[in-house]
Amino acid sequence: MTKINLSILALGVTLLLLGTGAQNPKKRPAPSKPPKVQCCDEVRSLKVQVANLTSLLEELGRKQKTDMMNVVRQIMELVKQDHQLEGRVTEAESKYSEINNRVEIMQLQTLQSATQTSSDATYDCASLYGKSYKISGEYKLPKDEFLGAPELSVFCDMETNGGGWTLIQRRKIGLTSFNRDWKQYKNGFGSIRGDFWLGNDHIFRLTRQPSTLRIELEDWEGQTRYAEYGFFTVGNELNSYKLFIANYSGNAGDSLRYHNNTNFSTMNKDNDKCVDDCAALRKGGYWYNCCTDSNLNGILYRYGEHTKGTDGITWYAWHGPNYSLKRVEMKVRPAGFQP
Ligand SMILES: [Ca+2]
Repeated sequence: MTKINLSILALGVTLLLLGTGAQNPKKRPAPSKPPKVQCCDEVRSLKVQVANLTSLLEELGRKQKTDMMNVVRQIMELVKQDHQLEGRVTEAESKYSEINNRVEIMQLQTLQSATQTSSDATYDCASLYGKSYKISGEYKLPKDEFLGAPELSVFCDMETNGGGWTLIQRRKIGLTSFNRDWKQYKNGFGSIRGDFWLGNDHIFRLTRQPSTLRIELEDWEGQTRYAEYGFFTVGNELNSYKLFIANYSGNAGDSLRYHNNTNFSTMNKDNDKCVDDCAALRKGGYWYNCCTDSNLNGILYRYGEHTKGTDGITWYAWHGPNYSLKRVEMKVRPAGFQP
């Protein structure tokens, strides 16, 4: 063989080899190409499914998270409400306890003021009436430094016109003389169940509060009349127990008006508005003017004798200057008294 022949042969072989070599790699993927596409589609589908599931899970997770958050929020809200309720309960409890405290303080204060003004409760017959003592009779008013009130026996009329009356004078028996001196009229005399004068100091003290005076009269024929003064007070001893009255009502006539604004006089103290000595003339202690239109502390003349003098127990507006009445009661109570 020649060198050219050999070269042609080698080229031929090379070409052949090249030809087969190029054909083989092309032929290998051809049969595996269809399964590879199928696999990828499945994978893709799976991937999509996975993605979907993931997104679903994520969504669920989010939802769960949101739900969880909501639950937590609700729990927190409940806790908050519970706290608020608890707060309200505490607040209510503290308010209740505060109110309770105040009530206790008020009760204590009431008790203290009741103790402090205990004599206010027993200051006179009206206060006794207020404490449900509603039977007429003798009562003892206790001493009270706070009100400057001494212990005092009084007679209470708990029936007439609503009751609550403290008697300051009574005439009915006639054995007790009323022709007495200043000091005796000042402190009082007689028997609380019989004839007596309560005492100008006591009358002054009783009428320091706005008071009403009621005068009840009885004649020897058994008739009764009364005179009431809606306003009644007397001055203190320095002012000679000066009389102040107003607002008359009644059926006996107004025979005390003439004595209004006059000082008290007794046998040993002529404070009247007359050159005469009215107390000596009328035989009693009274708010003499010049001298009388009434003389309730005069002499109690018995039946038969009762028209013979001008120094008897008189009430001019009813029986004139020469008729001595059989029975008299003078009584006071606070002006605002409500039975
Ligand atoms: Ca005189």
